[in-house]
Amino acid sequence: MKNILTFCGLFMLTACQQNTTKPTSQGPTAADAKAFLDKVEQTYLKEGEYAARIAWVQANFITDDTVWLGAKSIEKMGALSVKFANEAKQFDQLSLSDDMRRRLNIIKGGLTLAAPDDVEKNAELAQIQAKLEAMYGAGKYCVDGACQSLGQLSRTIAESRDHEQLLEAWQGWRTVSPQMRDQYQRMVELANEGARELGFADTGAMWRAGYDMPASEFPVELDRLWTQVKPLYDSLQCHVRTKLSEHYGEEIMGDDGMIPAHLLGNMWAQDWTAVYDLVKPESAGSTIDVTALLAKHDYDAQKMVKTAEGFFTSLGLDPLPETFWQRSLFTKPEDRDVVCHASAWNIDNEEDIRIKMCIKEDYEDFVTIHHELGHNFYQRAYKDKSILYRNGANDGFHEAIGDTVALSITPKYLKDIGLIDAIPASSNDLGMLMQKALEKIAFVPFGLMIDQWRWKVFNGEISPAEYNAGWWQLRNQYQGVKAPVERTEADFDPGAKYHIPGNTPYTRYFLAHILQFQFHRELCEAAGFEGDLHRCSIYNNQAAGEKLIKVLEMGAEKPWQDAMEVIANSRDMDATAVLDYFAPLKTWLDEQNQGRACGW
Ligand code: X8Z
Ligand code: ZN
Repeated sequence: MKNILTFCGLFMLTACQQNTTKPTSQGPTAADAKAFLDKVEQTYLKEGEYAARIAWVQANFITDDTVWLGAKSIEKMGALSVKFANEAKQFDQLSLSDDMRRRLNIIKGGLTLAAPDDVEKNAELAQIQAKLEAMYGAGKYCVDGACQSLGQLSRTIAESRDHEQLLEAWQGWRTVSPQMRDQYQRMVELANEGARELGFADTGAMWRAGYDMPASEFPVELDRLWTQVKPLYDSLQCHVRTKLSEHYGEEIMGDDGMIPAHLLGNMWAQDWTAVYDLVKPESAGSTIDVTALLAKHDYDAQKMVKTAEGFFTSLGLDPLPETFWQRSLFTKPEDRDVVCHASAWNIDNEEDIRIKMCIKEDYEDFVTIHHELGHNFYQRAYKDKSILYRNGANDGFHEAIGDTVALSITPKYLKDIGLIDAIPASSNDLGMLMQKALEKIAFVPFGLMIDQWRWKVFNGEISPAEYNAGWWQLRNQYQGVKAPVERTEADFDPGAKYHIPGNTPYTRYFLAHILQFQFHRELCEAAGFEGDLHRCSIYNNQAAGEKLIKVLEMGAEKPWQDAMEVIANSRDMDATAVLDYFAPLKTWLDEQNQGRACGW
């Protein structure tokens, strides 16, 4: 997700720090605080649009010149946001309204990377940021002058069943990242210096402070949610490992209970949908092949986006503006390097919303389009709030909205939009649930481990000499996934995942994978749906739409717990909806796993 807040470096909310001490006679007054907030808001509105336009051009045309321009722009915004964060401290002792205090806290703690208060170091940090993102975006695997893009290599990983081919694609993509390592290390040093100047222990501590709860309690909360889902993940991992072992053989699989990362159908082993044919329940009937249906009905990228827009408008949201269609990027240009990783943008923080994607005409990207439009509709819904509140209730909410909508891409919905003629009988449900689990449950520990790595990198528990070993230790521990060949510190495998060079915090996706099921359950209830959750679609339902829109319009004005209450009549994140949704699959997996040696 990209919006101008990204470029202001302001995505996160700090924990509530209420302070009611009275000002001294010479100290700043509430009127001063108000004037300061006005100034910051006006500046962010103006400068944010400038920065967003530069970032858009940089991501759409990767050249030395746009990287240079991008770095200059990050440098300017970095200096500005740190200056404002420091200035905001002068109001710490003042008794202020909750609203003013919240906005000041966002100014002080909502940065992703804080620049040190030193002109040269700020410039250096900005250059590294711009460069790392460009290195990833332009990355290719070349042999004798013949180069393959990430898209091409990913296709091999998804479609090939040949171990050698898979291994080459997997290793090939990881040739783009070793050259990022030194700059990444320097970036960590500089960003930590900046975070410390703002009063945080390190950059990870700053990230953890953005969830309307004491920062020290946030990891405990994550652990609680992971503990809820882990038994389901473990059952899935065991079954998938067994089936892949039958296909590839014990020699390739090994005997440690883990799955080699190149066999799971996805470059990062974060979504296992592509190996469905190898692991599917034999009893399940054939599942609906959305990719084939899109082709059969002549869907191109434009039509896929139009269809997704139609889902959102069916809930009561206004159609996307004309400029969305004129200015978005839907297909990969042949003649230049672009950052293909899908993103949603809000250029002017009003109506100029766009997506940037290299759309493949398949089911995976059909879902991703819904994901991205979820960001855009959220951005537009909160556009009348203070610029400081033009954000998600928390970053997991922002990532969850489009996914929640995409959970309603059910057989009934596909019939409603004319892609199928009849709704298949429930005898196919186990297959449907397996497909969805390979997409969503496989992701959960991956979504968690990325920032476990980054937090340890930021606090020094993982030193630069252990970057890669630390990465694989966490991949092993959380996912039960292992490197297919020996990796060393000459590699930098974290850099081969967009969000590491792109510096996008990742816990948001872990949260989103829990929240989307919770939201789905609640919206289905609001829609009056009765039956199995995986059969529920909120398409065309006004009651569900109203509830959703209410949350979107709140933006970040209130703690996320308030938004949760609107949608779920509860103030807690909760993974029981995940378990409800997959209950029949869990029973089936546990039967299959009887007598198998599970675990790693
Ligand atoms: O990065 C994304 C979105 C953009 S916010 C396409 N996602 C994560 C990823 O690709 O790793 C969505 C799911 C997880
Ligand atoms: Zn997103």
